Amino acid sequence: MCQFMDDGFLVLEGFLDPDECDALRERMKEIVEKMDVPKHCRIQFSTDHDEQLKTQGSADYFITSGDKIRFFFEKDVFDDKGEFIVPKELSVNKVGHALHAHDASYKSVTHSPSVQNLVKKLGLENPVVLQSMYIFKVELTPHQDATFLYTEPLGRVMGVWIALEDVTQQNGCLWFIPGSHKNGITRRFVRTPQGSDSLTDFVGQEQKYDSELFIPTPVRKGGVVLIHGEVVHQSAQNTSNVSRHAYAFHIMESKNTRWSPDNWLQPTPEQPFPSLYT
Ligand code: AKG
Repeated sequence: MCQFMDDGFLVLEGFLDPDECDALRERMKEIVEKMDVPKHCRIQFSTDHDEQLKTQGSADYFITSGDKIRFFFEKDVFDDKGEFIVPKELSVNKVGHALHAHDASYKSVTHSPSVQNLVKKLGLENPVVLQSMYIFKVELTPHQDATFLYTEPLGRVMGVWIALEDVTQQNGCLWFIPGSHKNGITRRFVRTPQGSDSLTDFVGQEQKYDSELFIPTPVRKGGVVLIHGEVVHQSAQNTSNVSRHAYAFHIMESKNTRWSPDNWLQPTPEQPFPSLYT
């Protein structure tokens, strides 16, 4: 665990059994099979006004996804009538952000005794679950999770990223800059004041990072990667023909922590952030 504090990330192999990973993948297949395609994907796009509606619809769909199970798509997977032009199961790049709240299988793995014991070992007293997502594969430029999930003080957020398949450099493993969680953050993703053109915006700039500093973290199916909220990480495109599915959720030590009201993700009276410990 000391290594987690030094490096800002930690790989623990064999966290889930392979059959538990398969069950989570099967469950996701069913969820995707039954999904409602969001309205903004169905808008026919022929005028500037349509384009605006589509952009607004997609921003709204995102910002209200914190307490729901919603679907985020790859580019160019719908025709102009909103019909799939690729198989449904290949159209989605991410499902989020409250699988842990609405789906029994994902709830159960999020609150499993092994997760709870691990988090207890790290010394968290009142951890709560902020968000969860099933990641089919997204290419992510260098970032720190605290940019999106900001707290005062910093250092209270951790990602738990579970490989549901073998993850290699070829199919897009995570890359980290060891020790980069010690210098704060320089960019925030915030809700904008009412009446603004967009619902969210970035404030500040991501720093430029020397690509040589990143190290890859391949992990076998069932392994977990713990991600400190401020560690700089990225993932490259999956250039192989082997899929790379992962289930990830973020937790926060809620004791003596202020969750920023500017964060895009906000708890609601109906759905406050649930305690990780059950
Ligand atoms: C994150 O959850 O912060 C990630 O960077 C995940 C990226 C990935 O799964 O490729």
